[in-house]
Amino acid sequence: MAVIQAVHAREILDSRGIPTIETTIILDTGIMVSAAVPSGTSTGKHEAVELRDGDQTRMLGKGVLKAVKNVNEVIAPAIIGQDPSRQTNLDQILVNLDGTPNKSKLGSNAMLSVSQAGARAGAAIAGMSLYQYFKEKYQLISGYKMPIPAFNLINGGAHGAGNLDFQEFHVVPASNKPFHVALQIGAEIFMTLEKVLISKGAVHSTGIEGGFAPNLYTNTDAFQLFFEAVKEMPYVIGQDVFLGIDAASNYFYSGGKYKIRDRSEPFNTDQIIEYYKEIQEKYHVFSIEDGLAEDDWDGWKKLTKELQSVAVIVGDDFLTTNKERVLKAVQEQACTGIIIKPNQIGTISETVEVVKIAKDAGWQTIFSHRSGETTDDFMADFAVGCGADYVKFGAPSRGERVVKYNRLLKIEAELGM
Ligand code: 2PG
Ligand code: MG
Repeated sequence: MAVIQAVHAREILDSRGIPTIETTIILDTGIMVSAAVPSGTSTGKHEAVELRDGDQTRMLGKGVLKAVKNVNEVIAPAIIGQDPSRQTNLDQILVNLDGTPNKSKLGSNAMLSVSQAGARAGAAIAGMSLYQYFKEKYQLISGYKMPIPAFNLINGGAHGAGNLDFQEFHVVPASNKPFHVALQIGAEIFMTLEKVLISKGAVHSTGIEGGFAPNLYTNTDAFQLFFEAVKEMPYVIGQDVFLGIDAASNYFYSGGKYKIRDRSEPFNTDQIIEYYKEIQEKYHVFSIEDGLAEDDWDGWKKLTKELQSVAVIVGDDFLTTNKERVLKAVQEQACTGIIIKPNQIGTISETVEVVKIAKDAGWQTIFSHRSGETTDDFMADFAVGCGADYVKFGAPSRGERVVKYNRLLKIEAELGM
């Protein structure tokens, strides 16, 4: 057995240039591991609280020195001497120390940095790769499978400087492709899409997840661009690749209405469901994430009822990796897929509990990065070890995104798949 001898946290920068937290755990055996946590830009209101300093004289109030202090001065003394292989115990100590329903005392960022580093320490003690450790520990899968990547190639909403309302437009290779082929397809379409944008004179700057952020007339023009790009390649949409969106509809929802540039009048819930039906059929949209606002429960039930036979109805801001919300959504049949983001809830153990509930309900699980990322590749291992159906790590560009796709390549090779 090995125990935690020291814990050190520090403020680092994420891919947006905004502070986040990295924590190092040192074991009495001399093993040293670190983990850095991501941060969202378009966050759901039911997410656990990410603690920021709010001191406007420093880092525009976005510093995380309070969270760092919480790790170094409150969490560290409570976990020194503990065996990190006992992840549930470690996480329970964090939850008890925090004592709030939404992690507002210690901060979900402080807690998750320790929880993730704890998992790395556990894997190191066991002498296993991190993905292997998760498989052995949680027994969520009997055999390995590689997740299917959903590439976010066009960024809009709060993520892109362009004018699109939907936050993400995904290209998803068919499930029969090995991971390295899926990655190749994603990268090829990404490169071709740039050429198409340049040929049209459309602005082709990139958004915060590495996808292009063009100005277009309508949101559906983004699908047209995908069709144009794929037409130049030996792939067929609806056969080799499928399309998906993260509408992140909280961004364009107000006063009970959904306002997007595709129609002059805002939609009510029934109308936007009809609109999703139309685009699903026309553009082979195979998954719709946060199509409706985070508290539009009746709408979610209707959307699921009407589209679940043809598309995955995915909850992100809607569910926030929160057990109570997920249980309610299962009960009410309000979606068929879930975005898994540990930083929405604050510990690895609580995240795994949610993954189990989702899997038992027969939902699709999509393990996801955040828009503010680091070069930590934890999510790649976590996804494989927990049997994720899909991963969403952004575009196949920018270091903080490709580090995760590249880690999956390595795991695939290790597994001989
Ligand atoms: C999302 C995420 C990640 P953010 O909405 O799914 O793509 O964005 O991290 O800004 O919440
Ligand atoms: Mg989302």
